[in-house]
Amino acid sequence: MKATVVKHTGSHYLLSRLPEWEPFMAVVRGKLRLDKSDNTNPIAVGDIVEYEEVNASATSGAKSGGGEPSLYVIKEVMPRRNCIVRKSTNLSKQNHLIAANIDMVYLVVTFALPEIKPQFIDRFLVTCEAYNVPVTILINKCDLYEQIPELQPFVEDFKSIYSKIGYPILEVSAKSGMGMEILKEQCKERVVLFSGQSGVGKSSIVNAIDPRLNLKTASISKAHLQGKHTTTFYEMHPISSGGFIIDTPGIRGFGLVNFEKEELSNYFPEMLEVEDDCKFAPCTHTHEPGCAVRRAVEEGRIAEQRYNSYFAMLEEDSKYRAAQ
Ligand SMILES: Nc1nc2c(ncn2[C@@H]2O[C@H](COP(=O)(O)OP(=O)(O)OP(=O)(O)O)[C@@H](O)[C@H]2O)c(=O)[nH]1
Ligand SMILES: [Mg+2]
Ligand SMILES: [Zn+2]
Repeated sequence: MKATVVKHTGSHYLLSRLPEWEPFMAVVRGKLRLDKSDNTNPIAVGDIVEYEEVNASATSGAKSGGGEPSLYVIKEVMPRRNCIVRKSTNLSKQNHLIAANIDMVYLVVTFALPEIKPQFIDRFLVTCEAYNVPVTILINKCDLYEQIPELQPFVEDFKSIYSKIGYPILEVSAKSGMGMEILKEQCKERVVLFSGQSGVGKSSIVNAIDPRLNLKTASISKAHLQGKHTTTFYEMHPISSGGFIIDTPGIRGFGLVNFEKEELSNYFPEMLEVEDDCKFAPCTHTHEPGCAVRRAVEEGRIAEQRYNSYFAMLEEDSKYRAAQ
């Protein structure tokens, strides 16, 4: 029998046979058949698993017929269509599997608080490209920043950079309800995931889509101007209009998983598009003469901000390797 992991809480998992919503508890017993990844967690929300029912009384040694609940045991994780992974810490080789088999990731950002971090956004997008996950950028808290004219050029610049590359952008407000109908429509019949820094409003958006869920939210800390890491579990929720949303804890830093130096630019779609014209192959697009990527940056066809993110990722990778 197969079911989807909808929540993981330390020792056990909650499974449901989607699109049915009847979660039940399951555990891992014995050895799972695993791939050779370095993931710290073998199973994530969104994973489809093979499980079996074990008679609880038989395993506990008690006499049968006592009305004990069935015990479900996860035997195997099915191959993943895609997944989101991040490196646990900078110097560890292990990866943390965030979720699997996602139809759309919504990367939630805002021009209100917490402060927007382009490098964080670019790291996240690179990971989505590397693991084959479609991503939409959701700009939340429009009700707040729309009143501030000085912000408008930044917002327009941001939208222009990312939409030119091909990333869909949606401006919403969990508070005023702006954009919620479109979002609701997009979530139908799908498994989607909301990610982003703490306090950007992930749980608030899920609540705005389906108020019955009543997820916990918390205001931005006045002392640190950051979110309070209110959501602590990766958890899937069914929404009344159909579809399933995975709410996630806010991400502090996003360590990139290992990649080859020459490979990184493949995850910047706008670089991938021009790099065939680089004089040297492979080209790291840093110092090589006749580099088409650097030419595109000089001519304004590739945003400098994106190239800076690329450069920072390469640098960090070198440091990481040197420390090994
Ligand atoms: N004005 C305004 N405030 C919002 C909006 N969306 C969320 N907020 C506020 O932002 C704060 C953080 O919202 P949460 O939904 O808890 O944020 P989160 O991204 O789930 O945070 P973590 O669970 O910590 O990762 C709360 O005080 C919300 O009321 C919005 O569209 N407009
Ligand atoms: Mg939350
Ligand atoms: Zn180049």
